[in-house]
Amino acid sequence: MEIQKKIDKDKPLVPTGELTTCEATQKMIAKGRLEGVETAFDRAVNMKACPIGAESACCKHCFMGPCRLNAKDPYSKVGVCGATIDTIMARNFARMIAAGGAAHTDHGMSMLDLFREVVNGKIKDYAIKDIQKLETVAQSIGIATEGRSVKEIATDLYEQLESTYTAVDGEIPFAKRVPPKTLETWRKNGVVPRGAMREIMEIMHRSHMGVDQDYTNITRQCSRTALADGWGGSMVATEISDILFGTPSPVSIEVNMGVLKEDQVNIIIHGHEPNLFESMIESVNAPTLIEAAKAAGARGINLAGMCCSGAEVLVRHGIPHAGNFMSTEAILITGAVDAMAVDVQCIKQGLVKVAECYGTHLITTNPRCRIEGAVHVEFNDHDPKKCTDEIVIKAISRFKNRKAKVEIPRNINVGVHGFSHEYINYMLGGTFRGSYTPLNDNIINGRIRGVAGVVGCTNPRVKQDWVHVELVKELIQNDVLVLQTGCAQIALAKAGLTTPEAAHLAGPGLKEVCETVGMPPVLGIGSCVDNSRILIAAAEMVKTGGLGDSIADLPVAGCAPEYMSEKAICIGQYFVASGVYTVFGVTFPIVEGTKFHKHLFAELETMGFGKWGFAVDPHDIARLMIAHIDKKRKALGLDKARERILMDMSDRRSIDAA
Ligand code: NFS
Ligand code: SF4
Repeated sequence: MEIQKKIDKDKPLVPTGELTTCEATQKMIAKGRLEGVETAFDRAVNMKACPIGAESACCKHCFMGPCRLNAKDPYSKVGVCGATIDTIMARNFARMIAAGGAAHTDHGMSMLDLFREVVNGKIKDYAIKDIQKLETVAQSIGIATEGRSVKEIATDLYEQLESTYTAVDGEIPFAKRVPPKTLETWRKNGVVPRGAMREIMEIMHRSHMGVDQDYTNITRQCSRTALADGWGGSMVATEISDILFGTPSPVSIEVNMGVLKEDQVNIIIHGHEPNLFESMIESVNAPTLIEAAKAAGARGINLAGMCCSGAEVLVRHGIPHAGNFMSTEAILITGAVDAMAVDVQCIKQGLVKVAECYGTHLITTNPRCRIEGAVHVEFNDHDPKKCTDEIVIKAISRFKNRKAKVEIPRNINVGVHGFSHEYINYMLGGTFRGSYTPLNDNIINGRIRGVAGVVGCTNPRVKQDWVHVELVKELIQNDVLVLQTGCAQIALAKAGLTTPEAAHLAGPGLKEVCETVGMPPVLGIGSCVDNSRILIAAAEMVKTGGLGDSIADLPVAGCAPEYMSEKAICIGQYFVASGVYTVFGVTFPIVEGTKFHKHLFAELETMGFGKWGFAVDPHDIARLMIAHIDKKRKALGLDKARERILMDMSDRRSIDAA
């Protein structure tokens, strides 16, 4: 086998323990190596990251170039057209945001297309599941609900939300949810988004050769485009998915590769859009298909998710999650996966080869994403089960003819996930009247020092899961409540930190709150588009009062410590533009010490936004985030409250010791 030779020729392989802390993934990398199967972990070692690209010091926006500048001495050269390092980096950054934002907003638009067809009765396989959510979302943007039918409200909602994409002028509908002072900052700086299509088009235009060549002006359009994702496309994706498929509430779930079952037909759904998965849930429960599986000798059909697809359904249905981004190739090495169906985003082309080695069906389903060498079974919202039934049938036939040696790591962990912002409201506020008051009160009295969003991918350039887990441990030890989305939360679930029992790892204040409420110190709230839930939670905290007038006043911080995707850059920028200090790990695509760097990492904050931060080591990241939270507490006059709590604790300890 061709890959076999390549691996054998290599110098000593990096020990699996240095690549990932996920035991199951370690085992599968090792098994793969023995069997001559390569994964992104080994490719990352062999593919040295390009140092010029890593710092965004090159431009290929026209063919007088491509031009390479000197990252070590960034102002020593300019491009053929005269573009400076700041222009080049800002334009590259802008295009990352355009791509990342396009991914989320296009996903949101698919959800909206589905919603429209459900509302007008053309699609019958899906329905509006959460009428209460429909009403609250409608009310939040000024649509009357009183005495009106579901269809009337939904039709109005569709029409308004469509402008999230198409509005050529004005402000997107969910701008109405932004705290007034934050909105004022946006208006003052000209960054309130119009429709995402317009913003993305404009950012592509402005980053073309010879257009916008002022990094501060480019940054403005970066913010505007990113906000069209966070408060636009992503928020639409979340809200419409909740309306159609149900708003999450906490559910105990199993994670890790041990969720695969040797004696069952195993199907994995990997990607992002929940409609495919929702239909698959129906298909695997169809009596005829279960019969067919049994006739093939299986005990049943076992369905699990990966990446954000998995995160969408684990919070709504409690479907097991088999692993995050860096485990998608590794899981195929178990030999136990009969079919992996994918839709869009984060799907490594490398999966094709690994699937081929183990006879797994790798099936693409979305017209936007075909992969050479994968089978394509197109998914259509108008007849969803045609596709998902066929995938099940393919999986059953592979089960029947399994040739690969099956070896499933026994690792299974349990977590409680599904903390939508509605549920946080309810959980903390009690049965009668949900509210964020108890959360704010606990922040004000210092039991909770602040709130952190720890989100994003895993990346083979750093040890998988390790940065996430170390960072989150340190945050909760310091009484910082952690909210999580996407692949990040799976890292923590595998480490056992998303259970209420993990409260003992938290600092005394956070521990007390968690124990009183019965919640974990780390709250898994959904997929990456569900970062919009964090924005809404932040807006609610401002509205509830006592923590300042804008999101920028809150003692909160965000982080994507192992990110790899352009979507993450876009998320980072919309958090920054919303007022949040946001720290990224791994690498940052900018030359340090340049004007553009200073703009993102310092100046934006003085303009009323948040700002970017960067560190690779989890403890350094934690220090940055906690220092920022403390700075905000101090500005709010809350540092005193916290000192009192700490004194109480040391008092208590000295009493204990006596
Ligand atoms: Ni987010 Fe989801 Fe995971 Fe990263 Fe990819 S799955 S949208 S981009 S890798 S967290
Ligand atoms: Fe070079 Fe300017 Fe063309 Fe970029 S736009 S490739 S810097 S000449």
